Amino acid sequence: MRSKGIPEEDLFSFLQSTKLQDKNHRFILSSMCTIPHPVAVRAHALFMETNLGDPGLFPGTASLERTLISRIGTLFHHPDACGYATTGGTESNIQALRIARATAGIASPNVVIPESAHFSFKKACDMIGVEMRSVPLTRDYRVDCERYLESVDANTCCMVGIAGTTEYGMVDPIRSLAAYARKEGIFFHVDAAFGGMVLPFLKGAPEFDFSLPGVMSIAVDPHKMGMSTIPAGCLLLRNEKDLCSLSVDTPYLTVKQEFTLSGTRPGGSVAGALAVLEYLGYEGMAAVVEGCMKNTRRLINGMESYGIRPVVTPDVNVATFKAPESPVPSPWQVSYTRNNHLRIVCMPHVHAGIIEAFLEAIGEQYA
Ligand code: 0PR
Repeated sequence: MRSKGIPEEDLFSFLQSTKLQDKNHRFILSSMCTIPHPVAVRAHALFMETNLGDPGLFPGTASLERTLISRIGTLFHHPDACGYATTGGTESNIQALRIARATAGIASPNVVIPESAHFSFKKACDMIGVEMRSVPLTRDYRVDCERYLESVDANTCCMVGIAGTTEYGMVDPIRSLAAYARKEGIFFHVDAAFGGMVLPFLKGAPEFDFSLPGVMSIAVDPHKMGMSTIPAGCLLLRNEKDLCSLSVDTPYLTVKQEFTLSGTRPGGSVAGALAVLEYLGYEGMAAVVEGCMKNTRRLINGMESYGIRPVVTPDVNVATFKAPESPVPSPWQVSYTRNNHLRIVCMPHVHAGIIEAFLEAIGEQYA
């Protein structure tokens, strides 16, 4: 490093000019994250130095984490759900699989996941040394229930369903999978990292949460549709004893045991996540989600008018299209699925005006 520091103004002009290399959110249509809500930013700043890894030092911040879990538990039809704030979907999924393995006590366990599962499950299975069985999807991009159940056997420690798939925005047949898992006594985890902050606010949305008795844990990310600052994920458990199966002793801390994966944990983004839910309330969140769904439908209709066909009708605000031959004009940032379908996530920052500007650019390119 430098032997002598540089003046603060020089430092910040360097940081600001470097930030200009980042893509402008106006053109980012590929991300499941968004510009954080102003109240999240304000709350995060207020709790910048707090560390939930030693909650006895920050009992106020720790109480915000409990409130966050309780608010989301209630939203997911289980006010007594327990859980904690993770760094995001990856950590939540890793922890859910660790719990499933620990509580099943199977010598060579396997985990059954849909082919559409996020790559964090591959990381999780690799880390904890369990076999990963991946089940193909039906033509509507939901997991094939029949083939799923064929993959489950006496060594299955965990079944996984996705509520809002990363690539196509679909919800798996969670009710059927949960019922089977319950009957067989298998731990069932729902990855609602994206859909968990969308589906509860939509009328007639498919069921995915603790209202289904087989669902044992749910991953949901406030740093996606919850508009909080990064990193903010949550892992919720139906039963506290399952979470406690991960407890390790932490003799010199203010609490004597912890079940989290990270040690030092940010309080700032937890305050940010709760701030958004408190500030907007159910109605405010529903308005944001409805707006995103409306924009998704408008995008699909607009693209169709140029002959660009959607792949599926998504359950959440992720739109996919049979990709045109030539690339989407710059500076628009879109993504492509593993099947080379054009994918656009209609996050809150992708407002109606942006959709229209994008459609105009697409019209000039392809019409
Ligand atoms: N589960 C699902 C269903 C997800 O979609 C994601 C991430 C995860 C788990 C993992 O969450 P974390 O990344 O928080 O650990 N989905 C996005 C993706 O991989 C994340 C993302 C966000 C990627 C913004 C790019 C980006 O610009 O596509």
